[in-house]
Amino acid sequence: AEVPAHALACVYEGVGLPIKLDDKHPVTQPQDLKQGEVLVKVEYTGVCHTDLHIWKGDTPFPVPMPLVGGHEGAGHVVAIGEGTDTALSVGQAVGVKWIADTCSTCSYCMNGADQHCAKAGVSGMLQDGTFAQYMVAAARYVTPIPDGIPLELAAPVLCAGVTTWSALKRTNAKPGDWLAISGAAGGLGHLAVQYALAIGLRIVAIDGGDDKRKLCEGYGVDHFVDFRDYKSGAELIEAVKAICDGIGPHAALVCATGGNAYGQAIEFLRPRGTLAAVALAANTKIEAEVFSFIGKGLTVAGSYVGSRQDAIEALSFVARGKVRPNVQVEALKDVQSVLERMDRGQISGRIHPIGRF
Ligand code: 8ID
Ligand code: ZN
Repeated sequence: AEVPAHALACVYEGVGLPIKLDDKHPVTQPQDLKQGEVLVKVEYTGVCHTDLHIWKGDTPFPVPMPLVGGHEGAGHVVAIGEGTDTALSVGQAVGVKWIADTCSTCSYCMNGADQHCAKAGVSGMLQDGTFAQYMVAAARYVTPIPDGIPLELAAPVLCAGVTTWSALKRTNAKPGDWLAISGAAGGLGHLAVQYALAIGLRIVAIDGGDDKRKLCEGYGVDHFVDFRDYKSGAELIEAVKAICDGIGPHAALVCATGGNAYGQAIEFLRPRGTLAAVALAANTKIEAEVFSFIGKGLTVAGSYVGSRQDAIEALSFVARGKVRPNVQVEALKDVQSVLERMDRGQISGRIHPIGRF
């Protein structure tokens, strides 16, 4: 395949600054790849709310910029670094995740929690990511995409899918259990809804507005709770409890970036319930009053993306037609507009800018 010397990349030049559309971004040439690296031609990249957090400077640490953002890519291998020991072949469809590489030998890597490896590379935050037509990735860390999954449907799985599938497992919810999902119609939430339905959970989907309601009800959630319909958090908490046998759901997945979704989940969970914390937000604390937290025997599990195995499993649901990301394809050059609309909460499901001029 022809590899151009330059191609389009969307570059954060600083927190909150206009995103630069650099159509002269240098492309690493095949002969310049190191052993263990592949060159990926990104066809689609999801835009995750984490990209927005990074662009807005919500992170509690500075992110080095300039930086090519994005961490949900799907494309093709166009070149493999000389001497790389890999089963990948040129032309193969692969995904790029948030976790870009790890040491592969620490206890986390060996125990199926490689996302916690202290040496993990992070696409679109600690190294250049998927908002580019071409990118370099670690051969051992790209995720092969099964045949038959359109790449625009695979892309969102590489972060939103793997994260929610992994978080669902962290809740220990069993078939028939009630699960409350806040932010249920967002990029993550709408996949969480589908994974949860696929494993037989009963769902209370919490989000705001008629578009969000329509999306969730279309998947067959048991209840949709519009947080805008409640005058207070206390009323919403009572409503969720009432739906779930009067005592609240067994588990809660918080994918909502706003409001007091964490505080509400801790209140509406039933005794012995588990909160899987997924949403990131600036200056946010998860707080619980200690007597009731202990009295209810609650568990709070931080859930950070997922392992390589989680990614393979998450894609498999899509390959089998059990989960279908709701995507809207846009041009990659419009990534800033996508981020701005996401900031206003106007996006149902996932929007995929296409990496093309
Ligand atoms: O590894 C992780 N833990 C991880 C991985 C990927 C993403 C965490 N995240 C984080 C993102 O950084 C972000 O903070 O998960 C969060 C959700 O990402 P997203 O799904 O990409 O965001 P979105 O598409 O904007 O969806 C957010 C939804 O929340 C709703 C909105 O209406 C939207 O549908 N929402 C809000 I804002 N406030 C709400 C509230 N109070 C609410 N829904 C219910 N109650
Ligand atoms: Zn993400």
